Amino acid sequence: LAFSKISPITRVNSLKILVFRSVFVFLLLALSATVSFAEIRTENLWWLPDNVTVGGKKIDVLFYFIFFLTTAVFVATFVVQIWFMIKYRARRGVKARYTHGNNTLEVVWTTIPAVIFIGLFIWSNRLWNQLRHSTPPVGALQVDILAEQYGWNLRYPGPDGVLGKTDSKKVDPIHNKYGLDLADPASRDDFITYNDFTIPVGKPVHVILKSRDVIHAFYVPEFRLYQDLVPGSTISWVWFETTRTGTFAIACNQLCGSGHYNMQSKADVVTEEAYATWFAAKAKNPAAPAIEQAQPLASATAPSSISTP
Ligand SMILES: [Cu+2]
Repeated sequence: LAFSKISPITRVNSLKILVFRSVFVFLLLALSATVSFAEIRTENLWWLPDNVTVGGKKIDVLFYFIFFLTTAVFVATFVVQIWFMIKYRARRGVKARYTHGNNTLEVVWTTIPAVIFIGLFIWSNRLWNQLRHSTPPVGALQVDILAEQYGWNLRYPGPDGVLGKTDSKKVDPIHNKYGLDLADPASRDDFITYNDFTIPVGKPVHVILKSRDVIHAFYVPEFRLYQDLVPGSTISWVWFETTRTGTFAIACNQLCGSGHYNMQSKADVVTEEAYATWFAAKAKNPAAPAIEQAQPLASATAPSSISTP
């Protein structure tokens, strides 16, 4: 009845607005769907990817607690709201009644969320400290990760199990990206892989994260691990322990340039035996001989480690 009183022009306009809004909402939904599918995943597509680290399990417990708590609160408040909207709707002959509120209720519904939020703060802060500010266990496998446009260099300690010294003055963009200091005996057996991060399952892994050029991000959703790599700084507090074997994607998660879309490496979590085989094969080709061979040429031209446009 009310609609027929509106002039035809207003009716056409409101129809236009309705169509525009529908299209907008549809595009927004389509766009958000595209973003959520940008990650190549084969399992558990509608939910979190499988977690495969000890620390990740603790993050998931916190996540599920918050998720189910907020879901329960959401359902409860909407049930009450809808119920009240129907029960106290305007009706003929029923007069509205003014109420100034209830102090006891106010105190109760302020105290309960406050206690929950403080509890969540303590829980998550302790977890963060445990995962990000704890010393890696003795005997953890150390891998020196150097990100660049557009790939991942991974330096492993050779059979001696110790990463050799590096020196920024010795950096050569082609022959010695890490600036490996060959005067240190521990450097001589270090080997470097490219986009191949192979680690043994169930063993603590301590990654040292660096960038050669711009900000990149080391992101493995299955590890529940995300850390930016900032040029000029060495991030040495990230370590984790895997719980099962599998191949996962390390996708750079910072828009780092035109080749960003393809900046990925595999993280291969393998059995102890498979790792020993892989390690033995790689350790046969340490980085040192190639650096030594190229060194005279490199020091003569002395190129800078950062290229400027
Ligand atoms: Cu990147």
